[in-house]
Amino acid sequence: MSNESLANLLKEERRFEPPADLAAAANVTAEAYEQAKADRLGFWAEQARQLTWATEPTQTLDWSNPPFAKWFADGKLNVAYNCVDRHVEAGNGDRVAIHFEGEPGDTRAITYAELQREISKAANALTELGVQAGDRVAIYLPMIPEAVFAMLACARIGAPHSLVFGGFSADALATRIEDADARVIITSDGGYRRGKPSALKPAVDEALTRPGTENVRNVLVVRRTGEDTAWTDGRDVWWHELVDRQSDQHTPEAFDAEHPLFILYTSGTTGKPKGILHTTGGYLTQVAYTHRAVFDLKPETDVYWCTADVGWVTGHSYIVYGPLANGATEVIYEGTPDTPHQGRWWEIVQKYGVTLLYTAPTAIRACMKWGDDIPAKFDLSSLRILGSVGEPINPEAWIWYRKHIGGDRTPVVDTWWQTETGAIMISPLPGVTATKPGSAQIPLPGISATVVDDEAKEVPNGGGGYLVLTEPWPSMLRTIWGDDQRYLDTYWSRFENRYFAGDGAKKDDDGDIWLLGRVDDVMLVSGHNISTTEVESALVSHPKVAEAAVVGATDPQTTQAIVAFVIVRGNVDSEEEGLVDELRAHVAKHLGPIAKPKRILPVAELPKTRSGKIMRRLLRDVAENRALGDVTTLTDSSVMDLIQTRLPGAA
Ligand code: 6R9
Repeated sequence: MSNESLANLLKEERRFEPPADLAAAANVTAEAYEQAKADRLGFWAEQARQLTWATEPTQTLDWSNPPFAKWFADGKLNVAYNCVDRHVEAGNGDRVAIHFEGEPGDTRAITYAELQREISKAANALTELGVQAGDRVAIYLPMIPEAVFAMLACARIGAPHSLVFGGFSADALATRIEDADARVIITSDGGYRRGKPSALKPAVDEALTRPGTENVRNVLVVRRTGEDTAWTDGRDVWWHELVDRQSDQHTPEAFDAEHPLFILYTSGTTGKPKGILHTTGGYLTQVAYTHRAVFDLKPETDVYWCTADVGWVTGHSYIVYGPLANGATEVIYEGTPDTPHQGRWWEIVQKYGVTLLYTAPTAIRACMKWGDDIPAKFDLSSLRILGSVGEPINPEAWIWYRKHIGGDRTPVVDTWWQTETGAIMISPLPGVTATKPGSAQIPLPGISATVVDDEAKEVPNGGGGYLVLTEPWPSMLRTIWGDDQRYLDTYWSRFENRYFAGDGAKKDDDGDIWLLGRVDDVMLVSGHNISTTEVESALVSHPKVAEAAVVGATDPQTTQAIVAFVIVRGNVDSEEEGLVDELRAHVAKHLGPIAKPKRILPVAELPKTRSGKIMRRLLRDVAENRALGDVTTLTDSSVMDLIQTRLPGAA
């Protein structure tokens, strides 16, 4: 990737200053950058002291065996105690921790005192099943409160959990059970999605017939839908039978700061999924700090809602560990945003008075497609900060989010991070940063990131290349479960002493960072590197387009040719005469003729993972008329059939 190639194709001049009242009362001010710069480790040691330790750490970072980090290694603490008990002890037991909203409309408000009882019972139940500190527990649940209880119960007894998305197949589940050598699985009969019960337990039953899963002793099953469920006596146990009869008292044990907290699998583009390992003290320090800083959380008055699934890292760090460590009141919603109507999310914001909202660009673009009139029907005036995560957010989607959801008042914080980083790394601070639509901007206080070229040289402002992290951070992954070599090869071999994130990025003239998508997705067109993100953003900036996915397809003349799949806005006819030419001309005008897509195909849906990321790999298969690769992590595999029928020459 040459410097010039990724240099500012898109010019973005719009700026939004933080609201004065927010800036005046912000949890974190500009001083934090200075403080962290003067003494980075001292800064993190101070953040660690915000937690309650059974044994206070005297060490901060041990980097004597890089890149295997130890943070706060001589400290001891219990994560569940920090997320729950200490708030009850501080007199906040009556504060609601979780407002649960089921898809069918059932609700449950769970206070911190109740949460303490629920996780104590669940911890006692796991102990009765023979789970000991260090044993792995797989969790395969829908978005119901028991998912949070299960995670915190595991943390409480020191049993690392491994969550698997409810949407993943039996095969994907079996691979993950085997790799982590899980002993117990926590699941449910099912959950509600798109207005009907959707079964989960059959996938567990099937996974447990696969070789490599023999060490699973028990399956603990939450009853959610009440549908008939096959049962294996002696192995399967109902949650309501085992957990409900336990004592609601449980004394948490303190674990070493480097005790494993969880494994979470990310599917690489090739090979078997990587089990990303996170540990205890550093992880909790950084998720709590970043949640307080980036969302400016005021636990007494804010109502926070992260729409992610708990099976994604965003759910781990910003539904469970960060917000609860900070004593937040939060919303958890079980279902899809358009059930029973396309205003469901905005109805929830209005109902609970949500003040802080954290969601993904894919959801924002879906709402753009459905139309501005839908959020306009609800009172969204409680909102004060909006967050985005998961993909680069196109400037037009950013502007739409701020305007139609945030009433043109609220800061939008675009937060860059990964499963591997554990917590937010690059993001504006809502009370400090003048925001720029489409840019994650600057590393948070205590974080060191930059953009380098092929030779590992830092690029000047205006240049582009690869995003790297240049100093260890508290919530960094410790390794890939069972495979230290793969950890070294994947993240630490591309550049010496720098963590390679795998994302393309550029620095603008102010030195702010713009993320350009995965390096694997960059296209090579007639000798120029062009980022899929920038072409997609140019398409989304056209008023008729809600969403776009761009891939490079092998081309005899130009090495790769740009092929774009677009979803038009709700009020536009995708068959409209001249639409494709209009869009091609629009891209050429914004980015230059070199970036003009060779083909543009209007489609109804795009293939996405459950966390909302577009699977460009599959679109590349389509564009190159190849058989489709692995589709097991797709939300809905029928999408690919729909897309293939749109192609000229397709059957
Ligand atoms: C948290 C999460 C990580 C990859 C990451 C990057 C993309 C996430 C982003 C973003 C641009 C942002 N990504 N946030 N790209 N701007 N604000 O998504 O973790 O599922 O592991 O994905 O997601 O490509 O490398 P994970």
